Amino acid sequence: MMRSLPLSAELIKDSNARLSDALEEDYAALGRQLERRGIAIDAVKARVADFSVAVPSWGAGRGGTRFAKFPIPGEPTNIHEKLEDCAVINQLSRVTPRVSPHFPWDKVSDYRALREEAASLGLGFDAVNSNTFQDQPGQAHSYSTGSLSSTVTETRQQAVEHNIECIEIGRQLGSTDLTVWVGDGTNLPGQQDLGRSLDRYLDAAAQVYAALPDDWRMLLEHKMFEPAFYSSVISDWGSSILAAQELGDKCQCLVDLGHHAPNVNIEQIVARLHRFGKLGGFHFNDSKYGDDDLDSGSINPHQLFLIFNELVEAERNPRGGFNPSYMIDQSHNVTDPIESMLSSAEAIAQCYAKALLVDRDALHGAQEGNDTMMAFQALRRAYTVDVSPIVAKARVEAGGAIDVLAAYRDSRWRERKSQERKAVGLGAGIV
Ligand code: LRH
Ligand code: MN
Repeated sequence: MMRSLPLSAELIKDSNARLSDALEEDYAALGRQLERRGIAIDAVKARVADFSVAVPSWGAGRGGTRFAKFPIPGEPTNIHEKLEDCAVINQLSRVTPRVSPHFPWDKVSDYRALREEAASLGLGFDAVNSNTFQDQPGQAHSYSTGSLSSTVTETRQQAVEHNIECIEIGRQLGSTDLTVWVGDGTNLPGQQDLGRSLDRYLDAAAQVYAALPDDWRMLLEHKMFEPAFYSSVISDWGSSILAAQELGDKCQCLVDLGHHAPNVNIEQIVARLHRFGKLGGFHFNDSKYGDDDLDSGSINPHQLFLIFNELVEAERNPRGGFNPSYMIDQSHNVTDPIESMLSSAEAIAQCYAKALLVDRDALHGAQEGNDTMMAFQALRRAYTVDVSPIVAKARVEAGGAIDVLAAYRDSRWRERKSQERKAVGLGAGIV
C-alpha cells in the first residue's frame, strides 16, 4: 500500500521545469564527448540508474561529538520521523531506497507494521546494526568491560542474545544482513590479553553466526580506535578477515572508510577482501583525521573514486561472488542531515559513474605493458569527467529532482517539520 510520498510531485516537476533544458543540453554534449571515446552515455546512465546506497537511520538526526550535539528544530525524534526524512532523500535522489536501522535506537513494538510503514514511503531495510557499545537503562550487565570479548561470561552472553534479537527483528523487516561493530578494546597496555580477548570474541561471535538464517550474512566492521584508544579487538581488515574466515562463509567484512589510520590505502583493502570472497559491505563517509564521519566525498573524493574503480573491476571479475552492501554512515553535526545525505548520495553515485568511464582495456594494456603514465591517465581521464548530467538524468527519469538541494529547500520541509515535531534536547554523543 503506497502512501503518498512526503513531497508533492508538483514541487519536483516545477523545480525540474526550470532546469531540464540545460540538463538536456549538457547530457547531449557529454554524450558526444564520450562517444568520441567509444562510450555510449545511455549505457552508463542505465548502470547508474541501477545503483543504490542505503542511508543510516541514525544519520537522519543531528549527530554530535563527546563535547556537544547541537540539535536543529524539526529534526526527527523517532524511527517514524526518521523514515519520513529518509523518504524525502529517496524521493529527490532516487538512489537511497533502503534504510539501515540500529537497535535499540530504532526499537518499536511492531516490526511488521514498521516494514509496511517504510514500504508505504517507498523504502525497504538494509543491514540491521546491533549495539553493544552502550548500556541501556535497566541492562543487567554493563558493556564497560567490553561485549562479545568481555571477560564476564554473563556480559558476553547478553551481547550474543542482543545480536540474535537483532537478527529476529531484521527478519521481520526483510533484512538479510547483520552488521556487528564492537567497541571492545583497551586504553592501557596490559589491561587485557590481546590473544585471549580475540578468543572470547570469536567464541561469542560463533554463537551469533550459528543463529543466522540460511540467506543471511554477518558483516564484521573493523575499527582502529575509539572508544578504545590503545587496542581494539577487531582493529583492522586483517583481524576482520581472519575472524570472518574462522566464523564461516556467511560472515564477511564491512569497510567503514573512517575506521582506518590516515592515508591507509583503503582501495587496496577492498581489492584484497574481494580476492578472498570476504567483501561484504561499506559504510561510506569521509574523514581527515579520525573517525570523523564527515560527508562522503567531501574531503577526499579521489579516494572514493579509486574505491569505486576497484568495485567496478570486482563487478567485472566477481571471483567467488560480488554482492557488497552499500550504506552511508555519517554524523551530521553542523548541516541539515537531509542535505548532507543528498550531497553524499550524489558524490557516491558520481564516483561510481566516473569509475564506469574508465577505459579498462587501455588500463589493463598499460598495466601489462608497465606503461605507468598511461595506466594512471586511464584513471585520471575518467575521474576528470563531469558526470553530473548522467546522474541527474538517471534521477529525473526515475522521478527525482535535477537539483536535489534546490528542490529540498523549495519544499521548506525542515521548517514545516519544526512546527510539527517536538524539540530534541541538548546532549552529546553520536545520536
Ligand atoms: C562505529 C560505527 C558503527 C555504528 C556506529 C554508529 O564507529 O561506524 O558502524 O554502529 O558508528
Ligand atoms: Mn560504521
